[in-house]
Amino acid sequence: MENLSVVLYKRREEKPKCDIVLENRPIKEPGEGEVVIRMHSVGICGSDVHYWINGRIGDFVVDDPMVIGHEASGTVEKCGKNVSHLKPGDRVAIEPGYPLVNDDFSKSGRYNLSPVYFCATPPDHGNLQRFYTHNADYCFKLPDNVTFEEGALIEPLSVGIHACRRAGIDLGQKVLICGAGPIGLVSLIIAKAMGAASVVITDLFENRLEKAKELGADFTIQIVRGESPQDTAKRIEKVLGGMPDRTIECTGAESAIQTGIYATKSGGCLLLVGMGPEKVSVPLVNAAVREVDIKGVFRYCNTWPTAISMLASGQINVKPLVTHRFPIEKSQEAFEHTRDSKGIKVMLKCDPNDQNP
Ligand code: NAD
Ligand code: 572
Ligand code: ZN
Repeated sequence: MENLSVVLYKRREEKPKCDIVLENRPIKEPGEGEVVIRMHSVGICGSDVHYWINGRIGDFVVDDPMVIGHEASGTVEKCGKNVSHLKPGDRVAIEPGYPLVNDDFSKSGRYNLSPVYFCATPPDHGNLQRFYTHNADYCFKLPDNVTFEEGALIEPLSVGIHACRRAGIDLGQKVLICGAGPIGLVSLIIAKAMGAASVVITDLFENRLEKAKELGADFTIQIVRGESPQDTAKRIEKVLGGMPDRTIECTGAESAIQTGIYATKSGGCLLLVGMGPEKVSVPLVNAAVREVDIKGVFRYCNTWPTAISMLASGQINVKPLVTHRFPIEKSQEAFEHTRDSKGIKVMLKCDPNDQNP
């Protein structure tokens, strides 16, 4: 059976450091506890584009050809031995990371902190292909009223759920979100669903802030390059009518992290979701003397069942996040769209017989 796959190949010249190659690859037979999935929808993430353009993220280098893609959903085609909760024909959302060892993190439920297999993080292959074989325990059955694209969006949504859980978002809170890219926007959706009373979101670009308003942001602030973080923090306090109890930083930009510290209310909490340079200069003493807790976020754990319930019940609407769709054959064009920040989420359609949402 044909298995068209989108593969990054390292090249010698400067940028981009990888070529996007469409090729036919063998379908991996399902081992014990695995399922083969007929892929339907795969979203493009900023990290996929980063691997294409730079050939690496930090220490994770695309040395060998790597299938790209990790925001995915599809239909079970075949089950390996000892798979009891899924059967061929089931529609599933794929959690791309699963622990490889049963260590203390894994046993206590924080399996994101264990050594993991993670789709499209070298050396692990992703799932932007017609057929992909995955650990069945990390494939979650989708109810009939949840679309494949919503299923694929559970992956970025999970980052927002995990960040808001770690932030302790609660009823009536004021919340600041820095950055209105896909991750800032899913954090906005979840913060509102968890009871935040007023959310302000920042970005450099007006079109991103427009999307944030469409998704329920109470206030938006356009960041002016060169403005001091203290002055930005004052603008944030003014629109919210007080300092934010919680801040979720989704840019990785040094100036936004600085703003996050100055803006957050004493006794509050700042979540670092954005990943920028390894070392940043921040007003740490300002945070310390005001007991502003600073917490990290590494992907997510235990979020797919929550996301599926929220989507199936209509508690949240993520559909407006999808702004572009391309058939898998046009992956190069789709990646160029994400690279050029055209729209928000670009979806690739892997099934030639079903290109629906
Ligand atoms: P993105 O680049 O699409 O969005 C970032 C947004 O921030 C952009 O709209 C940009 O205009 C805006 N921005 C840049 N500088 C700003 C500033 N100084 N103030 C306000 N806004 C500013 O990226 P994304 O897909 O939304 O991801 C956001 C970040 O989250 C990335 O750094 C990504 O690597 C990171 N991420 C982390 C995890 C994790 O596990 N911690 C998981 C997923 C993504
Ligand atoms: O959807 C998962 C995801 N994680 C991202 C970025 C985009 N999408 N992270 C930022 C980069 N890190 S990492 O630790 N790494 C490349 C493994 O620097 C992971 C989380
Ligand atoms: Zn991602």
